[in-house]
Amino acid sequence: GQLEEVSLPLYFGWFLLSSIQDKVRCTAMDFLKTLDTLEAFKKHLIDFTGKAEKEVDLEEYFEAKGTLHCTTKFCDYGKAEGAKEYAEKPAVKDLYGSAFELSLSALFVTPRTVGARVSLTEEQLLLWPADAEKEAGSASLPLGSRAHVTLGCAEGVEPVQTGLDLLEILALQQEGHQGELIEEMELGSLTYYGEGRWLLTLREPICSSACFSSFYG
Ligand code: ACK
Repeated sequence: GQLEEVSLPLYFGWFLLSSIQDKVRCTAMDFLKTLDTLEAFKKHLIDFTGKAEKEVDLEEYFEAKGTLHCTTKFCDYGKAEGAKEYAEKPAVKDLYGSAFELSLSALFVTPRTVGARVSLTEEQLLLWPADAEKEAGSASLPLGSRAHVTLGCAEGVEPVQTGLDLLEILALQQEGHQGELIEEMELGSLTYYGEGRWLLTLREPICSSACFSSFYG
C-alpha cells in the first residue's frame, strides 16, 4: 500500500551534530578563502571559469546543501537498488539512532563540488553498503572510499557528484599519480591533481560526533 512505499527514507547516513556543523563550515570557508588567493590556484583558474583572466570567489561559487551528513545508503524512498536489503541489515537496525565519532581527514575542491573526506572505522564500515564504490565505477578502491560530507555544489550540480569527485581523486592516487604538492598550509598539505581537483590533507583530522539515522525530506 501507500504507507509501505514511503516507509524507506531518501537516504541513511550519519548526521553531524549542529555545533560541529558550524565548525566544519567555518574551516571549509577559511580554506576556500585562502585557496582562491594562491598563485597556484590562479594559474589553474580556467578550470573553474573557462577563462584564464576571470577571477573567482570560491565562497560564492559554491552553494551550501542543507544539513551536513555522510550518506551511507541512498534509498530514494525504496526505488534505489538494494534499498530494502540495506534497511533490513542487522547492523543498520541495531545501530539506528546511535552516536558515532566521524573522522574528517581531508577537504577537496573541484569545479563541481567541495567536500570533506570521511575516514571510516571498522565498526562504521559495517554500515557501509558493499556496492557503494562499485556503483560509481570504482570497484578497485577500498570499501568506504566514497564516504564524504558534501559542503557545497556549484550552480546546477547535484550533491551526488561530491562522492564521485572524491573517488576520482582517490583513483588517481591509486594509479600512482602523486599530484603536485603545492604547499604546506596551516590546516595541512595542499595537492593539485589537475583539471581543477584540489586536495587538502588535514594535519589534524576533524573529529565530529554524528548520529546514524535517516532523512525523509
Ligand atoms: O551529498 P550526498 O552524499 O549526495 O547526500 C545527498 C543525499 O543522497 C540526498 O540527495 C546523496 N545521493 C543522491 N543520489 C545518490 C546516488 N545515486 N548514490 C549515492 N548517493 C546519492 C546525495
